[in-house]
Amino acid sequence: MTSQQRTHEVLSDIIDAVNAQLDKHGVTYDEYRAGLDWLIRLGHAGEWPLFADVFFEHTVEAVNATGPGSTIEGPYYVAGAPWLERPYVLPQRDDEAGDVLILSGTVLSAGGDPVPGAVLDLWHADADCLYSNVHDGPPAFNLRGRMTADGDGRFEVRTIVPPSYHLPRGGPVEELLNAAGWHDWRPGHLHFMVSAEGYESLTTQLYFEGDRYLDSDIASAVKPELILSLRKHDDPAELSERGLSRPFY
Ligand code: MBD
Ligand code: FE
Repeated sequence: MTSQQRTHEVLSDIIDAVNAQLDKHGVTYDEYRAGLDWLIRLGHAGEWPLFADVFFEHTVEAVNATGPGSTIEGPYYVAGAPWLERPYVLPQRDDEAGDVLILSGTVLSAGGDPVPGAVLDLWHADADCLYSNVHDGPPAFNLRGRMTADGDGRFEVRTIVPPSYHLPRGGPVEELLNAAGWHDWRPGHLHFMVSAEGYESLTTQLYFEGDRYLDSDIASAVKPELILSLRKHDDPAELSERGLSRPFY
């Protein structure tokens, strides 16, 4: 199939699907014009990536997944995050809000074998649901960093536990959600891109047991195998061994 044929087929179906719904719901001229006005504002606000990733990326991701454990990238990946030195600690403010999280794990191939030297690119929102290099507030590359797994594919990194996350408020996407009576929440999450020479890379997210939005993620991007359980560590000896002055998870 040529690319023109492909474009013709996909685009015809999308246009037909939209027209069928306009017809089915008897959309009025007022509604049509309000919709167009919203689309124009969506572009002016720079929220097309947010809108598309919340409502449509999950389908593209599912169609293209080549192995277990993947989910959507979302709108806020930024290339070029700082390379971290061991022991890995994500760049953060001295008084970064949130519980301390020490995440350790092993990078495995789709076949289940450790991947020595895998590169992990990790990014997540702060406790106010802001992403550095995207939203005003956090310093450049706050809570973003790259690190490598060791010779056994293992890694450990300290950051904060990201709380339940709401989408940016005050823009056209929020306006759409409000107009339809939908909430604007995702479960708290860590984003990863994991890569290694000779392997396809993996884009995924990790979530936390007990988060109230695990079953109602507005971006439809939760999978059961991506949910972690947290264990609280508050033994003074363990804390001082790690140079921490508060409990960690
Ligand atoms: C996010 O942080 C996100 O991860 C997704 C998928 C959509 C909007 C904001
Ligand atoms: Fe996110």
